[in-house]
Amino acid sequence: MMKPLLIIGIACILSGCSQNGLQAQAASPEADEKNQETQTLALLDGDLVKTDKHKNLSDNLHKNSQDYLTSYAAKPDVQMFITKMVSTYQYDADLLQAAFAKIQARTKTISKSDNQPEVITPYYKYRTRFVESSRIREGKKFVKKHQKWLAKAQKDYGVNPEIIAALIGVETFYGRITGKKDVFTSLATLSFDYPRRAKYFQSELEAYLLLARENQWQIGNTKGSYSGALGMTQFMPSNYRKLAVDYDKDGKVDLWGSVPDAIGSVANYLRHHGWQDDRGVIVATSTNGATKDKWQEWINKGRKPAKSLPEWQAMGVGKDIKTLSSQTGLIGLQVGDAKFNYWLADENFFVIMRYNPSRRYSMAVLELAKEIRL
Ligand SMILES: [Ca+2]
Repeated sequence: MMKPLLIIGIACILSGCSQNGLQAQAASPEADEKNQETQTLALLDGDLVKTDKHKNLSDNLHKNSQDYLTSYAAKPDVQMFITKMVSTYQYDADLLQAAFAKIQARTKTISKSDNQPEVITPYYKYRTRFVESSRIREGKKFVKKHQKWLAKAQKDYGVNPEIIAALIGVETFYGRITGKKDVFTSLATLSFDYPRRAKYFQSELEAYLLLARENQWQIGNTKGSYSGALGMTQFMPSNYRKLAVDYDKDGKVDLWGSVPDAIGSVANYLRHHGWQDDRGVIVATSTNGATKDKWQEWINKGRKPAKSLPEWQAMGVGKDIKTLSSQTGLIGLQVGDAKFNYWLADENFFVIMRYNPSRRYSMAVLELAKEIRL
């Protein structure tokens, strides 16, 4: 039977999370070096006024101390990165030297990146974290409470309210759990001690530093996930810079403290990646086991809709579906010990995967959205 899994709805919940990264933080571990500490604090606070003392800051970093030698500032590839930030963006060299001298690799960041639940957990287990009673209940409250902004986002961006709410719900439990890790250390660790994705994370580290400068955040005091994602929406820094919006028009983009900004930003992100408001349906589909050799290779293949309904039906997929105007991709997920279900998913399913490249993730968002729709 054709079963529309998802459609439309409205509104939101949230709880406040204060903006991070603004207060001063002790700079140098050398308590006896009062002057140096004061200078470093001033720099890390965004005080870029050059004085003679500031000019020599990086020379005063105790480069032979154990703290310095085990810090990121002592690594040649970090020094190359700093040079690039200075030459490309005229970033303050002393500020970066001091910031990297304060941090070391966080090994847990790497082990977590290698064991992401959406990659290693079968769907029927994965979904229980997100499609469960408390997240559904709070999701309905969120949708109701923030109905006005969700309706506005639907009008402006064409994204259904319950989709926006479900994404924020899956990412941060509607803004309650935005991460407590210092993202500067996380991103530095992934940039310089995680070769598999070093290039990607170096570009995110670069974006984070630019974001910090643009917003007068103190480097090292911005909290987020172990992979450097920020705020209620868990945007990576590059997306924060490119796609986050000041939806409540208070003059700043605040993905920690402003639910409207989070709502507008999620909607803008999805629209940017091709969300289409006249779609949003995936259908559970029947499959012909006898023809499995024909369609098996198309299960979870690629990140785009692949075929039209008649093409699927010619292979033995979706024989009971009457019409389906758009192209779809064939999704197969484990729904029990040895049981798989199959779906034909349209473009919007894959747009959600631009948020997190996991079919389990996208399906969980869609299932939660269906449950919290008003
Ligand atoms: Ca705002």
